[in-house]
Amino acid sequence: MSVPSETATQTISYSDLVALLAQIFQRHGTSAEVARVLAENCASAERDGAHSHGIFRIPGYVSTLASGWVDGKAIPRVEDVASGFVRVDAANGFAQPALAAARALLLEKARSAGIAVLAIRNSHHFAALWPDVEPFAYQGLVALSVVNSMTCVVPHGAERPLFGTNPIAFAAPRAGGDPIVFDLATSAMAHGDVQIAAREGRSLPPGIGVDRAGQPTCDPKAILDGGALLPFGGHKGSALSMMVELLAAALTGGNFSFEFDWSKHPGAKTPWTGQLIIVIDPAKSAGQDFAERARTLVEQMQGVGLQRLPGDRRHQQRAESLRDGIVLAGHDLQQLRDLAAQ
Ligand code: NDP
Ligand code: PYC
Repeated sequence: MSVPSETATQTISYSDLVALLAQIFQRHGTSAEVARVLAENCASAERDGAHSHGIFRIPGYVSTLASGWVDGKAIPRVEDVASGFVRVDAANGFAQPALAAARALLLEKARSAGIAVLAIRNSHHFAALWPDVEPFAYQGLVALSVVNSMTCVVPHGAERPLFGTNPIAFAAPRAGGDPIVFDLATSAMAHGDVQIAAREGRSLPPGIGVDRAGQPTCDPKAILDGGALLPFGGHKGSALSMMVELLAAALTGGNFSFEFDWSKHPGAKTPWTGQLIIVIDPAKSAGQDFAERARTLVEQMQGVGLQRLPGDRRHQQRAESLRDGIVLAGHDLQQLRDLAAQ
């Protein structure tokens, strides 16, 4: 799937896109519940202009389901471990249905203990991470999540790839505005954006990746074809990526990004790893209301000239998409309809 182009575009409403994607998921082997959760996730990324994890991912989901690598009908097993700790075995299914299954218990624990951890293992995450944390902020809670992916990033100072692209997402409530949300890969670029650049024949800026000989390259195809990505910010991004491996895999009981072997499942694209979510109830903290403090911070940032907060672009795109419809390339929409009919 390509990023919507200026030519031959069509619009689709958010609810129609959710319904179309749910049809595709179910047609290609998921349960109705998993289809609903993944369709909402993927359509919301497209709605918000998060193109590397919107409909671009649908062929990858479909080929993965066909390969038998993931169980689209898995029923997550939620374990109530301690006052502030919930575990979920996703049973080789997707991570988002595991979060959905544990959500009520996680919320109850976060509200009563002040903090709660959700450790998901044996799970596949192929999506943007902000949809997993943003809803908590709308409920007045602070949330942090990490997920590891597949080996394609060279640790700073090393010679070969080991880490995944390992994103970190954070969400916090803010008085008088949308929650503060950021979601970033710890690689210099998300793997999905490298694929999109390769597809569109675009060069990358320097510092994103290396070719198969370990030499710096601006050619996205060289990165994808035996090369690798670099962490963002040198040793700093590398340390954060290592932290994500520890929290998302070691702490959950999931695979490190280098631990799974999908070579016997041609077409498999979804990393089989783990995910950690930490939810904090700021009502337990001392001092002024947290959301008011967040407002103060943002106002001060704006006062020193800040024009754009992380999340602003998405929220603007969301408002536009909900008002005017989601713009897709005509051929992409046709491909989705074909997949739904197959
Ligand atoms: P970006 O670099 O595009 O953006 C990272 C964050 O910075 C976003 O919150 C973005 O907000 C914000 N931002 C970007 N530009 C600015 C700016 N000029 N000023 C202020 N804020 C800014 O994201 P990545 O490429 O790192 O990641 C893309 C997606 O890929 C993420 O959703 C991530 O979860 C996903 N991913 C998923 C993986 C998985 O295993 N499931 C692995 C790796 C990545 P805004 O959104 O508003 O632009
Ligand atoms: O874009 O890096 C990425 C990615 C990996 C897994 C899902 N998305």
